[in-house]
Amino acid sequence: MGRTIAIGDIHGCSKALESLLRRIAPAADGLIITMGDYIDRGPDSRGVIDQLLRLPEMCRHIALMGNHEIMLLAVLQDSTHSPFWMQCGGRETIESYGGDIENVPEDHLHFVRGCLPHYETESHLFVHANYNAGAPLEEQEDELLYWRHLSQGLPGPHESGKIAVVGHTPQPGGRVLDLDHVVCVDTFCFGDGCLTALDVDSRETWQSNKQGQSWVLDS
Ligand SMILES: [Mn+2]
Repeated sequence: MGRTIAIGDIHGCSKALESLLRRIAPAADGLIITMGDYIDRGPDSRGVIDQLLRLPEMCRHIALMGNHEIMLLAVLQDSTHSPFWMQCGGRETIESYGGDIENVPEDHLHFVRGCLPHYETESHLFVHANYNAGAPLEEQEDELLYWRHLSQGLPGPHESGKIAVVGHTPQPGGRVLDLDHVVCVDTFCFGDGCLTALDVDSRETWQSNKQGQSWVLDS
């Protein structure tokens, strides 16, 4: 069995992702689960998705859907959603594609549409934002999965007994939130934090910043 590594919200920070992946050195028997919110706010959403599209050359990759991918897909369906998306960092995404949503290449759209609402292993479950502790993953509401911050309602231990890994709620000081039954790996990369990768079994932790520096966290 290879490593199972969760990577937090990237938000257009392509240099952070590049240096983090170099630091992790993914192996062919490993699994990387990216927690959603690949785009928006940071400068290079296009470069982030380019890297994620190449990840299967190195290891298995599961890409979760975040609320920012939901917003992009909503705008493609109905442009009246655009002003809200622009307020949420969509402008930076459009700029990374040369200023026009029509420039987003088909393979990038295919990637975004294919992102998963949740994922689980023998020991862990993975969702972008939050969950109902008393319902199986297949019966979770979108508002919880994609939108609700942990500060708006901290979930209890999931009924499956599995440890929940989430992103979406930026944690201060670059520190992973670890409450035993729920672990949040969003460490605010696009802001003044960093991008985190966590081996969910060994708890080995790697981090990087948007300038492209990376390090291993002492456990
Ligand atoms: Mn989010």
